[in-house]
Amino acid sequence: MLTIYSDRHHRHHGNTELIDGQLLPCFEMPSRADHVLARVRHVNLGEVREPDAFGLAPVRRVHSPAYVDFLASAWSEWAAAGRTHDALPLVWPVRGMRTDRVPHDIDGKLGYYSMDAGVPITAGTWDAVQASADVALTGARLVADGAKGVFSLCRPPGHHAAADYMGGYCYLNNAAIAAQYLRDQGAAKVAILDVDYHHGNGTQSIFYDRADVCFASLHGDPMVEYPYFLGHADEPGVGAGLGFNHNYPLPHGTAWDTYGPALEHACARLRAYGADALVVSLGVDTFEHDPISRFKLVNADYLRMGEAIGRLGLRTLFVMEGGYAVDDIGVNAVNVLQGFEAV
Ligand code: SP5
Ligand code: ZN
Repeated sequence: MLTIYSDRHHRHHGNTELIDGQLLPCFEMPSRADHVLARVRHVNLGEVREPDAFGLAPVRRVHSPAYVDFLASAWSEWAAAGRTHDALPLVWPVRGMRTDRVPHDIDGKLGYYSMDAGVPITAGTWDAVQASADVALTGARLVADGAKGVFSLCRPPGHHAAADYMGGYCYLNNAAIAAQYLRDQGAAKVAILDVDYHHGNGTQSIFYDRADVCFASLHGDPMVEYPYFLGHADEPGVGAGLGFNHNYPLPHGTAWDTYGPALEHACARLRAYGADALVVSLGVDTFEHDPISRFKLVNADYLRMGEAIGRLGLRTLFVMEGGYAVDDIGVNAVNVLQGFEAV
């Protein structure tokens, strides 16, 4: 399988995140992608290729122009305000407050265009974020041209980012940009399977009212897990999208005996949908030793996961999302790809 990778992801390296009441080193760190790349090379998965530059037009097919402009200028506005540490939001518009006016001040903009404080912006963040989108788009183009399976080794991840907000380590929604690109290249129906431990709230919201992209997600139950405010089973889609959104919230402690059947159920939904191509939001933070998650999948389960995805028989783009047990992220991610290829 071909892997698309850019070392420009190193330009995004936040210093600290707020977790359990503490400022700790960011769990979403550059070594994550380095470990996955090392494993790709170790098992000789296939050629590793640099992304092509797609520019912002395919990004704007998914994200609002104002949000893209915000991402592009956030660091320089932050620096102009005299700050030298990471930019982070600290106040959000909630129930009853106004969202019809975008503040002029950078602190107001950061809150307006985010869902949480898990999105540090550094001097190199926008460059890394654009490279990550190009990694996804390059993979999508190969799949559109007929490749059976391609791995877009994206970093930073994307599935928490919606049309006009960032969150959960995500800035641009790489999987959604790739899915839209596949549509624009002629795929009539695109399926997205999100196996990251956290609900793909951004991807769901982007396609929630559409029938041409079907979304299925397995994740920690939002009653007890981040992102808390989306991802319940009773979110079926709306309007033309009704019936094309499928959530599988699962309890803390979920192991393969529960996960496997839920995955088969999700795959059956996507099989019935009759997609022309599949995008997999490949997070491996479902691993038993993940430091911020509460599922119990073991290394070998990721082979089974890849086999289940492979049995769908669809042209498939794998887009890297989460996974924070850095020592195992490479084995787990590549196990999915090898399981897929073994079918
Ligand atoms: C792409 C992705 O996986 N983003 C995840 C963002 C999660 N951010 C909030 C994590 C909260 C974890 N709370 C449990 C801490 C255990 N000590
Ligand atoms: Zn995650």
